[in-house]
Amino acid sequence: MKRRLLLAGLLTLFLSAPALAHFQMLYTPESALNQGGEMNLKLVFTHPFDADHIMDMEPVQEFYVVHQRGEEGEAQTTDLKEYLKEITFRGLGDAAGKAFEANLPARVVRSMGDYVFVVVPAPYYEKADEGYIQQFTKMIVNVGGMPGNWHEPLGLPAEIVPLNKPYANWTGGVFTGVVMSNGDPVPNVEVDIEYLNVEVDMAANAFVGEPRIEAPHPAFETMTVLANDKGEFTIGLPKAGWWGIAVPDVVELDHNGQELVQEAVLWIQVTDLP
Ligand SMILES: [Cu+2]
Repeated sequence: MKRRLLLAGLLTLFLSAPALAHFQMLYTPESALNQGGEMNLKLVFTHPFDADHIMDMEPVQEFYVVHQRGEEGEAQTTDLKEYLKEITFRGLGDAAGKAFEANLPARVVRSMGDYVFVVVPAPYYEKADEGYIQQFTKMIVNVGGMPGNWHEPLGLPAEIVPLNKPYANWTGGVFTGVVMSNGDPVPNVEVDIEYLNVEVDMAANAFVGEPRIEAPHPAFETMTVLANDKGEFTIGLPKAGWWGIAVPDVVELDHNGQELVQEAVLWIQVTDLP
């Protein structure tokens, strides 16, 4: 792993480009909904701060939602793979890549409570790392304000479990999460954070507009904190919009004779005070 990082670091120096992290996106414009209904989701593999790279997604291995109405409710899992459609998603500049969208009928997100969406693409081969990465990505939607399973671990190999409601965060607040693997905390790991720095045009399948923030230094593009010895981390939320949190090294496996790193991603939405 150290060698992988060192190699990536050398390549970065050599190309004199900032080291941006990969983030699997599971995007919808609004995560705190007043009522259920049809939903359109975009599944895009990108660098959300720069938004000028769209990696070709591998086929989706798993895509489902776990819904729970009320703290004591029963969790219901609904497979969503049947709604996936391959699209080309365009980034800034001339970036474009293979992505997916899902048009969910109104019966999927219908009643009140939490909806924990999960996508797991097949392992992606990253030449710069000479290995595969696979991101277990969560995005959580609430309907009607009734809480549910937003804080329940799903037992994924790589998972970020929120300790704040991911869909109810004010600008200027903080967000705390726990890095887990199969339901157990993962201590002292690196946690990367990127702001989704552009608008998403849902109809055009594209990032549009000018970047909202100009980073004063490459270290501000992908920010990093370290989880503590209980796997917990806290980040500030200085701007409204979507923030991606990625843990780039939760599980290391062998895949086709090469390294496969399983990573955890969580998306949270931040809202300005009225
Ligand atoms: Cu990339």
